[in-house]
Amino acid sequence: MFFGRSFAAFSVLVLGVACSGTASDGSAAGAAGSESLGGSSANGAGAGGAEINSAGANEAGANEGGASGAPDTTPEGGQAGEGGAASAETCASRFATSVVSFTPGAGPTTGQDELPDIVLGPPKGGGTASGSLDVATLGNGGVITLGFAPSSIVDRPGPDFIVFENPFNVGGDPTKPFAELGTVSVSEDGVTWHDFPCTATAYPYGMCAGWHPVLANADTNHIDPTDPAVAGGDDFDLADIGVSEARFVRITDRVDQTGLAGTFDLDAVSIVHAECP
Ligand SMILES: [Ca+2]
Ligand SMILES: [Ca+2]
Repeated sequence: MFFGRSFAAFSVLVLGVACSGTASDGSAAGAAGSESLGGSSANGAGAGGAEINSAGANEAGANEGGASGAPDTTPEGGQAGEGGAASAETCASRFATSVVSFTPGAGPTTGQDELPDIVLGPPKGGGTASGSLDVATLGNGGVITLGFAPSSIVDRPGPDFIVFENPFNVGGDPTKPFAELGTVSVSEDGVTWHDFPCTATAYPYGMCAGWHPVLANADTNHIDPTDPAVAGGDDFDLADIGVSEARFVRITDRVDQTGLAGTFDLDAVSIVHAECP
């Protein structure tokens, strides 16, 4: 939990300086910049992407086709041919639709009075230089469980869902995210849970959630929040923990991480690979 606007503004200033620096100085910021550009250049496709959620599979196909410029999405095309991904694109919802349970931890309570709505639907990211305020703080050690009915998250090649917190890059440096870590777990039946191990205490934070800035913002841009190539956020691949399908996602604030960057702030969770009943 950290909502200091002034600190965020400071980051913007530093990023601005880095951008106008030498070529080598600018490389890190340049990388961040090109990510943003990637996001905005995908806006055209992203606009289609936003519509996919309620509209046609054709647009969704076009959108994934756009992403399949990246080598690792080629297998998805094959998968689509098998019909698995094709059915996914008919899913009406690609975001959390309910808060199944919430047990707040100690400390800040910002946004908790706006549950469940504030964590349902698409993310409202603040970009690389500032953290979104459209979040609910879990509190230290807090636990939240989200449902996605009627959609399920299914394992297909690559990341299958994305968790959006509100990190930003301190000084415009992607290796220095203002990270607030949470452990992500998934379940198919709501009873048996499988954790993505989150134990790192220094960058990079591995399979933790809460350390990649969120670029997609349903209010201010058309970046597709279900496309891990452009959306920002922390993406997760069910295959990494040997799970084929999940209907629930649980996020547990890392109780060992306390203080200023100590509590996980949840913005949203999106499904990359969805399947409907
Ligand atoms: Ca914590
Ligand atoms: Ca996968």
